[in-house]
Amino acid sequence: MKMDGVIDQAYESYTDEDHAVWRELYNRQTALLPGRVCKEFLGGLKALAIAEDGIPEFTRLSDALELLTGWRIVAVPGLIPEEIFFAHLAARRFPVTNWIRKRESMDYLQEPDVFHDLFGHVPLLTNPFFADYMAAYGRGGIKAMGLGALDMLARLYWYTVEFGLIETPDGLRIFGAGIASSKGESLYCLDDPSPNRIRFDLKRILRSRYRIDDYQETYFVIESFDSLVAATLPDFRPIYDEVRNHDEIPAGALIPEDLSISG
Ligand code: HBI
Ligand code: FE
Repeated sequence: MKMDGVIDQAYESYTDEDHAVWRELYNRQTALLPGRVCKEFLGGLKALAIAEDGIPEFTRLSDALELLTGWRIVAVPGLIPEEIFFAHLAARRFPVTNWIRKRESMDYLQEPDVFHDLFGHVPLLTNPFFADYMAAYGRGGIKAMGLGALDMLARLYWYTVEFGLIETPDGLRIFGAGIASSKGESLYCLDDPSPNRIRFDLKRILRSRYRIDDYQETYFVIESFDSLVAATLPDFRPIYDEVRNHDEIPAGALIPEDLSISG
């Protein structure tokens, strides 16, 4: 796959205001994430020296990341076609949007910007298990396109990579990028009594609809990153066939088989 969708980061084009927005978002999240986000995330921030001073330079960051798990990041202008996105993941290239939000969109933006992609997604790519999971997701995405199963597979991404929680001896912790890059949801996902928090179950997730414009009504909880990799190793073709025979589950609904996880 040629490097489709990839652009230059255009680092010099960032304004002081762009770097100031990064600093504000970075300081806000790093003030509230310790004790809420998994230790692997904080370890990744440190290992890659993703700091508060400003938007990181992608090539330097890729050189550090590649030494750890073989991943690099590539600059893209925004959302790219699914087949191109999957091909990058399968080749251990994570597409990172090169622009940053404006002040008026501090708390919510429709499309991922560099803070969501880089601060939210990249730190966990330093964890070997999660790095393998993301590359396997890319390979799975290419297969899913051929099977007309993209809508099901997108749910797995949504409920793990974007909004996943993990169980630890000290309680539930965040690992999803959509949460880690959001002030409101970093608080809500652990503190609010209203959302469901249920044990990760692959077939259940593939049936589960999700919200894109509000906090999640259901969070899935994994036991560990290696168990997430193990659960998603099998060939999904028969799993898709079986899931197709069941009804979809609305975002906030519970089914009898669900195993609720308390904080
Ligand atoms: N493109 N740049 C970018 N980043 C994403 O996270 C992304 C994408 N294209 C498609 C997509 N995500 C989702 O549809 C995945 O489920 C494939
Ligand atoms: Fe994302």
